[in-house]
Amino acid sequence: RGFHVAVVGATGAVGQQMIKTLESRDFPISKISLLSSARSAGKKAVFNGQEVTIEEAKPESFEGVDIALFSAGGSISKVLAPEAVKRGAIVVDNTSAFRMDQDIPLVVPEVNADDLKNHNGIIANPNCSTIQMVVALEPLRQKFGLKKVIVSTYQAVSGAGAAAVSEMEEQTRAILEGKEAEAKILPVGSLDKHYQIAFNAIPQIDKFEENGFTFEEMKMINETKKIMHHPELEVAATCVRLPVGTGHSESVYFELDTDGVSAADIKTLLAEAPGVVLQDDPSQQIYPMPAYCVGKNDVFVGRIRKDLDNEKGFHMWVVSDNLLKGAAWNSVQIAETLIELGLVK
Ligand code: 11C
Repeated sequence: RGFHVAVVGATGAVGQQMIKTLESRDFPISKISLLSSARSAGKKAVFNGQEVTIEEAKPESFEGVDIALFSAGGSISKVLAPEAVKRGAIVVDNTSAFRMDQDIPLVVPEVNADDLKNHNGIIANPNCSTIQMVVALEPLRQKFGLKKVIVSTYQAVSGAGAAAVSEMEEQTRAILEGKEAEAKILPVGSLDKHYQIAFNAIPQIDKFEENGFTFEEMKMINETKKIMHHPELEVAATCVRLPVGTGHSESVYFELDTDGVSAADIKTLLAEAPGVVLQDDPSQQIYPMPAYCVGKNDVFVGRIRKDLDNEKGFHMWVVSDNLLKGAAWNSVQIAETLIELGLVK
């Protein structure tokens, strides 16, 4: 059986990857609707070799849609996701609009696929930097128990959208030609102050909260506890933007509940873990790097080592394509899992 699938935000960095992922997975599709803001409506895209005209997303666009993948910003999801559900669609929403709502599952299929069974029409796709971290941490939590996580991220510019990537490229060219680098987007487009990202590192992703953490950091903290069903987990995050196009990297320090675990035990477990590829051999300089993860669906883990002071503490380096496992692939994987579980009408 084929499904009528809608992609909302079809012209964005993630929307484009959603379309490619649906094609590469040979997703069972009877009809595709590519939807966007009024600004991009009328543009053409190609899906499975056929030209498709992008239409403006409106409530009526969801008539007859079985599965709607949203990635067009939280305000669009807030308005249109309930309209899609009203018309019988299941929504997989890749924005922060509903993630922390109690009755909305926040799902990474390798971690909490069972939460899909409690959906009320909308399933939230977590933030990209959260997803890759929980894929690597969940097998450790299950086997050894997890007490504490401290993560520092090295995040790619495509997380802020395609326009931010163009800006980084223009700044790089300008600087190499000895010209002034213009900054209009990062760290946060809607704020007045902007910094160059080319040849730089910006320790701010999204706005600041009163507590001194950024929204991106709070997403990692709150979403991790929800996805892992572990509200007592101690989590702290520092999120940093680097001049990398695609592929988020994370230095993750974690403390287990169990004594006597070795780095070799962690490597053995992660080598077999779903969605994880272990790349860890210092003698051969083998470790994950974003440039080599682009275009892949997996989460790559390396540099696993025991802390020198804390018997239950470990360090690891986690890298993944933020547009794929961090967004488009995780959303399509949720849709595939919904079908497998018989949850799509
Ligand atoms: C970034 N993580 O790298 C953000 C992008 O809540 O889905 C994804 C924002 C989100 O800037």
